[in-house]
Amino acid sequence: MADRIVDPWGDRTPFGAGESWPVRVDQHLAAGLSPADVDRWVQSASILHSNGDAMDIAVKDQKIAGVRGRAADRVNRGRLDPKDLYGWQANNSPDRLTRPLIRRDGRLVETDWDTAMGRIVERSRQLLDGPGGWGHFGFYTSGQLFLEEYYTLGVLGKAGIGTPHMDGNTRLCTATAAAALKASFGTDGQPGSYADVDFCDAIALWGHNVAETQTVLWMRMLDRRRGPNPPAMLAVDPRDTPVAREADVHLRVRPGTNLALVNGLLREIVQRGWHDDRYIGEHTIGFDELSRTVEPYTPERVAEICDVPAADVERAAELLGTAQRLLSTVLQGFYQSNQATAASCAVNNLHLIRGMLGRPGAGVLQMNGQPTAQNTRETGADGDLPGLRNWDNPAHIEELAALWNVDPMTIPHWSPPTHAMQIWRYAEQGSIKLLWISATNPAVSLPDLARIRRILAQEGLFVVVQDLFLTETAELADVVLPAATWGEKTGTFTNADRTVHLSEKAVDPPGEARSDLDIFLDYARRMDFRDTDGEPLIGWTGPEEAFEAWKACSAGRPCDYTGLSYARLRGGSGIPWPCTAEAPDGTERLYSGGRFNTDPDYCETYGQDLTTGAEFTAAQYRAKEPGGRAFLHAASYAPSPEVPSDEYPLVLTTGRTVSQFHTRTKTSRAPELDAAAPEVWVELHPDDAARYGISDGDLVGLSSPRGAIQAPARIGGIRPGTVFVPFHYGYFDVPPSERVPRAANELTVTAWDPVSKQPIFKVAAVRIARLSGGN
Ligand SMILES: Nc1nc2c(c(=O)[nH]1)N[C@H]1C(S)=C(S)[C@@H](COP(=O)(O)OP(=O)(O)OC[C@H]3O[C@@H](n4cnc5c(=O)[nH]c(N)nc54)[C@H](O)[C@@H]3O)O[C@H]1N2
Ligand SMILES: Nc1nc2c(c(=O)[nH]1)N[C@H]1C(S)=C(S)[C@@H](COP(=O)(O)OP(=O)(O)OC[C@H]3O[C@@H](n4cnc5c(=O)[nH]c(N)nc54)[C@H](O)[C@@H]3O)O[C@H]1N2
Ligand SMILES: [Mo]
Repeated sequence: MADRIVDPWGDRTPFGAGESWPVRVDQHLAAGLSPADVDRWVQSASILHSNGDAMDIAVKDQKIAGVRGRAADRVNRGRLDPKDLYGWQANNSPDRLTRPLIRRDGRLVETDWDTAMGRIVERSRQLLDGPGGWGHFGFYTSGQLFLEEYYTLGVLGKAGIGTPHMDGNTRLCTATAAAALKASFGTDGQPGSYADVDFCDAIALWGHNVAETQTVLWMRMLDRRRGPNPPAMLAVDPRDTPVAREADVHLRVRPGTNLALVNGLLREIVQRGWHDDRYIGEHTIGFDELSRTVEPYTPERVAEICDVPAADVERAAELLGTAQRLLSTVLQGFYQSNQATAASCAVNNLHLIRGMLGRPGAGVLQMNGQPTAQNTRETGADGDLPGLRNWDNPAHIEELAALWNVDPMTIPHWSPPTHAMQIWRYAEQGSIKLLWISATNPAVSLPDLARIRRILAQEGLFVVVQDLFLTETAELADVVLPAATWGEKTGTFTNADRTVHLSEKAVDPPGEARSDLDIFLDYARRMDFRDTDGEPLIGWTGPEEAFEAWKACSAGRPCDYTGLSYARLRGGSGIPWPCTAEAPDGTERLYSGGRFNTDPDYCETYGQDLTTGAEFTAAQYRAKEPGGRAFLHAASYAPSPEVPSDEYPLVLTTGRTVSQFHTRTKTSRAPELDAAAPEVWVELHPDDAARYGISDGDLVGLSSPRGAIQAPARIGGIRPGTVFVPFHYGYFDVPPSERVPRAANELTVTAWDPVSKQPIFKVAAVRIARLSGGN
């Protein structure tokens, strides 16, 4: 097998349009272990990205000892990502938390579960029974727990405590995917399927470095590209990523200008008559306004705003306009950039005006990032309501109240659920007094880290952190709860193309660590949450019962799981929702008949103004009479909240590298992955390097109005005027006295998209200076 650190994508298995993607089974076992030595294989799926690659976990002597891709699965046909091949070693790390910790006299000390939970419950009761009650609680969760855990957290937060202040780090990740899907099509839910790669004749990657971030999906695309009748490819990215190098057309846009670009492409498509009048007439609303709005975006104007050649804009429009089966994927280059929702909706517009939805090869993937982000959204642990329900629709609240047997007034619905950036603001201002953080590391992943550290350290804020390791965030907590993780607990999760997988417990967690489900259930029990009949609010005690409870909540909604069960998810392939009695094998594509989820009684939102974020009322929405048609949203380009100035002349953008996952709590503990990228760096263009007297490898300083970092320079691979820093590198693996600022988020700005509320991690202004020569 190829060295998958050197060659992340492995050997090609080319195939042609309409053929099925060949099987290739990837495997990695602990050194010296052969498959025959494995005690047992336990079914699971990947937890280090949203692709949902199915795998079996190898167990040897009650320890995880390797992984193997599942040939039968529709998502990966046996292939695995390098992080998955090696990342399981983090489970066995000696650094795992094995006992709860509490802060005593300023220091974190080990304790037992009773004492740790007792502290949390005592503080909770005090706050809940005192003035202000639920308003003092904030829950900040993840895109990395299991569906059953989120649903349990959602119920205890919404019907137990009754607080609207609950969100996931999904706000940083795929809030814009959800917002764009709701805005265009009525509800969340991916229209397309990964199988569209097998049929398409063109692929457009919008701010998505899929080669490094969903490597198995990229393998599928590359295998089409190396086969007969390969699809054309367009990349939109300020950097020369592997995707950009492969693409036929690469638009190296100035960060923050996506909307101007897509508006220009839409204009060109309409001018050249490449749109589908029949589809537009029957299935959409808003074409006239859209045409008017995009009119000023001539190729020349786009060239000026985005700093790309006008001729390339025309070439891209032709590629998109003449495709017969177009597949688009959208990710952080759009979601974390300026005008995120408007730009992502503009990609939906492109598919709608060309009728490129709901048939093989014609689809849009508003991607997810984290492995279980879809479930955070579905179950309402993220600032939505469970079952993709509409917070502003009283009938939807009644349904939940009946399901949970609680008074509808307990369930917060007097305003939109509080988004994460606002939760942090409330904690800063002191109204949130208990912040419970599960499976996320905000002291490295949120913008403007100096501010986040200040908030976490505040005297009046009681911070609970539930994690595998003593992260930068856990270091600042009042109580740290040791969690079990993937491989040590059972649950389900759903990938970016709606495919649901079961991940079974393979081994026991280390020491006293407990699953997040058990922790949430324990809290609910100790808080004694009851329904209106005085029965326990949460009746389930394990993952399978929680899944069954969730199925009832999902019934009749777009994410209908009623046809699924743990038994059905065992053995074969994952299954895409909706899966019901009528569609027992799941659903490959949504909206095949061109009928969308926009009915006022069914939709997830009454909509927002894409420029200001202002919410529309039910009456305003009904007046549009969508009648199952999709919305074409029109918006004009406006510059990012922070643009370069004389003082900060460069644009900073941030993102990922193939071998590292987020804040590296797992990947830095897998030797092969750690060695592949052990240190932070700054990428810059040769012209900028020459201007500032910087050579490759020199130590440089970057500063923004928020803070400063130091990192070695890497010259090349990026547009002039823009610098790139991977955001993976925090501080936990450096002793406190030796910590030099290096986290990208010391520099980033507290600003967010008005609609999705997703922070703008991809555009900030910085200056650069050479500090010393390389070594
Ligand atoms: N190896 C690895 N894989 C991962 C993860 C990981 O940490 N490591 N994380 C997972 C998660 S949670 C997520 S969300 C996904 C993210 O997956 P991606 O979105 O593919 O990753 P990013 O590197 O954040 O951003 C993608 C690209 O956006 C470009 N970009 C920056 N600014 C702009 C802009 O204004 N316009 C455009 N068009 N492009 C811009 C960047 O140059 C970058 O190449 O990856 C998932 N997979
Ligand atoms: N500058 C910049 N910042 C960014 C981004 C960017 O592109 N640029 N991307 C943003 C995006 S898309 C994302 S998704 C976030 C990611 O940011 P984070 O969520 O903060 O990053 P992770 O390192 O994945 O943190 C997850 C934590 O959960 C723990 N964990 C893992 N599994 C379990 C489990 O089963 N139970 C419990 N209790 N804990 C567990 C891990 O040890 C880890 O500490 O970062 C965001 N921040
Ligand atoms: Mo993400």
